[in-house]
Amino acid sequence: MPVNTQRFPSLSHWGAFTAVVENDRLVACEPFRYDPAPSPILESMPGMVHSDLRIARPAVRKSWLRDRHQASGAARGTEPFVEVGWDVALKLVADELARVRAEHGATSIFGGSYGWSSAGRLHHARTLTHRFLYTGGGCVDQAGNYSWGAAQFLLPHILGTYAPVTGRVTDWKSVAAHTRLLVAFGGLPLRNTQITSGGAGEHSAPRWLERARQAGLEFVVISPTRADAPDGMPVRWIPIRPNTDTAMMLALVHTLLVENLHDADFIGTYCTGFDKFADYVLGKSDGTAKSAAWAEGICGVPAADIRALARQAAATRSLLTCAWSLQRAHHGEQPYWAAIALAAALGQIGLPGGGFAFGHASMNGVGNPRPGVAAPEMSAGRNPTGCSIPVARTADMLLNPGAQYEFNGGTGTYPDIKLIYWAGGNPFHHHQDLNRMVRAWSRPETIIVHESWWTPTARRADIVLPATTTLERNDIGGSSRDRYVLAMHQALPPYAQSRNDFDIYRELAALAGHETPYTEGRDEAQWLRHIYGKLAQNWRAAGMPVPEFEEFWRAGYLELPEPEREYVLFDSFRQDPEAHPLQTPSGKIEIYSERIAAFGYDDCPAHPTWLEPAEWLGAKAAERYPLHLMTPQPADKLHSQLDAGKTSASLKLHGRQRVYISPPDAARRGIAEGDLVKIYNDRGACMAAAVVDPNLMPGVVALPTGAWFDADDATLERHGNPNVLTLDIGSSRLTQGPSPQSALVEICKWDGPVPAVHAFDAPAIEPGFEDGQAMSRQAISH
Ligand SMILES: Nc1nc2c(c(=O)[nH]1)N[C@H]1C(S)=C(S)[C@@H](COP(=O)(O)OP(=O)(O)OC[C@H]3O[C@@H](n4cnc5c(=O)[nH]c(N)nc54)[C@H](O)[C@@H]3O)O[C@H]1N2
Ligand SMILES: Nc1nc2c(c(=O)[nH]1)N[C@H]1C(S)=C(S)[C@@H](COP(=O)(O)OP(=O)(O)OC[C@H]3O[C@@H](n4cnc5c(=O)[nH]c(N)nc54)[C@H](O)[C@@H]3O)O[C@H]1N2
Ligand SMILES: [Mo]
Repeated sequence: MPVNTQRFPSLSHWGAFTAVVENDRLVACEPFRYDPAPSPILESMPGMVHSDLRIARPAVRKSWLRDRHQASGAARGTEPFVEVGWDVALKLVADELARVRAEHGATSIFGGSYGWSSAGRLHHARTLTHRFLYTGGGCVDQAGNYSWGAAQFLLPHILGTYAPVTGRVTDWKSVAAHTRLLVAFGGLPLRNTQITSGGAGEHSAPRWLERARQAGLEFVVISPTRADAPDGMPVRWIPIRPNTDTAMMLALVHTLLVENLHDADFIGTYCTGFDKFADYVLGKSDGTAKSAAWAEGICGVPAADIRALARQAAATRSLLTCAWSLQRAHHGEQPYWAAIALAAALGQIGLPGGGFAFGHASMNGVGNPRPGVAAPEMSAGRNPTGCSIPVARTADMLLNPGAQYEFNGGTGTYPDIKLIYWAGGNPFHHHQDLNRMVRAWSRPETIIVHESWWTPTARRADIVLPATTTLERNDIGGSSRDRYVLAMHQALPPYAQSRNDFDIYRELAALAGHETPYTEGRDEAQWLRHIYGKLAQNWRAAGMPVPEFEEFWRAGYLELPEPEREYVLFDSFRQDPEAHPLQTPSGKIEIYSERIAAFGYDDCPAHPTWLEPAEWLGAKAAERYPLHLMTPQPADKLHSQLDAGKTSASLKLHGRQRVYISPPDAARRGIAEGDLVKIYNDRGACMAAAVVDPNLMPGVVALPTGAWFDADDATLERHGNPNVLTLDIGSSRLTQGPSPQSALVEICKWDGPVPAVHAFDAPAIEPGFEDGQAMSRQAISH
């Protein structure tokens, strides 16, 4: 057969690329020509797009198909699936949704569907799930996200906005030009800058870090691992016990206060309540001075180093940046609030290259200089129920219908969920305490999932509908943190019988009589023009020239110029606090919050406070489980996406996730490089392959996320998924953010027979039937 090579522009969260297709097979993903630092994650795509793990046809869990009223939810994930034709599958879903709506109401349907889905904005599965369920009468949704859930609900009280944690921080241009000392709590791991939500046209972070280095800026990395220093950069590493940054920050403030290095003018003009906080720091309110010596006992950083850092930061233009991981922990509000208070004491907020920031290397594009114009957007519409739960309280909700919970000053009641609809997320990746999640997941009557691959979540559904991947449809992608918008051309025919999420929902909406509200009368081509039209309108209003859609589509991309002006967080507030007050009750930075005080939460008091996390190295539980488990983002993939791919496989050992352990901790347990180990605590156990890592401080282990959950029961996960070990509690009653970074574990060498990994085995699928056959009528007639 003659080879017919075609090339198509496309985009993923891990980068823009050209899809090279030969005879309907993706053979390569060539990085976008303007990307200076493409990600090797791209190399996983050809294998994954054509993998045997793709879901070929609609499939229904066997006992659910036979009699859904008798089917045990606990058997999810253990039974074979039966393939059915699309007409049967769509009718099953439409009828079941209609039944549950009629019998139990819209608030019995859980459609939060948290997850990253695609970079393409039109076919973004989560957005489409919302559109479909909202236009059909509504559902229970999820508020906030796993990435920065604690910050999202804390920062509005303190700063009047949570924009700084979304990436709107003092930009790299300002940092390179003005910052002299960059103190990075949680470090600046370039690993995480492979990713931009909505797609990276340009991986800009490495270039900006290099610019900053050339400018002579000094980097201080405060982290439990030296590996959080950017590769090849000269940095000063200060090891710190996990979850204790707040204590160190309080001690930095203490040093500034007692040595009279704080900026009293800044505090007086721009802050409220600093005096009450200072009373706490100096020990006037509780009898304990938060001195450097006090902090050393908690965070392990020598007192002299804390004092020296405080003096150095006060003497020069300094920027404090905190990785998002710091707030993904029990009491994760505190390090963020304390960082703001510390920056206030230093008095450089609103000055070029000074103050505080978040996430400078948590994701590519944070601090990337870019004009403040819109990115392509698809609207989800409005949920008519108005009902949502804090994003990470999913298992709590499923296990405790009718129970009350506190959140951001209010009290909510968990709804009684009968049906879960999920598309574009992997809760058996993202949720904590997965053995608890398994129990929670057994409760609803029906679970419907759209997926492209047989992920752990797809395998635990009752009805699975096969979704196309981005390469099998036309789309438009881009991020508000990136200077490029990409045309995403359909490069491949849909795999087997897979369909676009958009079309699946359109057909379901037609069956239920809300097709027009769902589609607004537009098909794929019309939606792309519509999304582009709104973008063009926004850019033109800001004075940017924008070509017509056809020209954009032919060229494959749009580029925004790099702005001349530096972006400095809160510069106008600094210049004129009367004219540009913050949107807080006082109009100022709230170091003490009357509003939070009024909520009366002991787990989030009215000013930054050192609160012991439920699990940390200073906890009683550390006697039994003496290692703090960190679960960083994986270098070789995005979350669980492409875990079965080439790049991810190259970082596995014995087919399992690697766990990093310090040399003394390994030696004490007789663990050698490459050994299989068991990591365990009271919540569960998983296997992993040990890497003895001199970068890690003793007492800390790191197991990156992303290994597909592989367990038959709660006793052992075989593949290295850390979420069987993590803690499923809210960070506090204020924000209810997730707390995956607060977990203690023990490790031992694996001895005994080695179980095989089954994560990448597709489930058993029984011969199905096509539309119109006897069994299908029987199935539908229930
Ligand atoms: N222990 C621990 N756990 C964590 C974290 C941590 O730090 N530690 N981090 C948390 C964070 S920050 C996040 S953001 C979450 C991420 O959690 P998720 O976003 O749930 O993780 P992904 O693996 O990206 O899941 C996306 C799923 O969507 C599917 N998908 C992709 N495109 C499409 C499509 O077009 N249609 C359909 N139907 N499906 C599609 C993919 O195959 C994949 O299964 O994890 C959280 N979990
Ligand atoms: N390659 C890749 N990149 C990604 C992702 C991915 O899946 N893969 N996911 C993306 C997503 S959705 C998000 S939200 C971001 C998350 O971005 P982050 O939250 O910044 O990422 P993490 O890797 O969880 O944490 C960064 C570092 O914080 C350190 N750390 C952990 N706990 C503590 C602590 O208590 N104190 C201090 N000082 N340091 C600590 C760890 O050593 C870790 O390497 O990453 C994004 N980037
Ligand atoms: Mo995230």
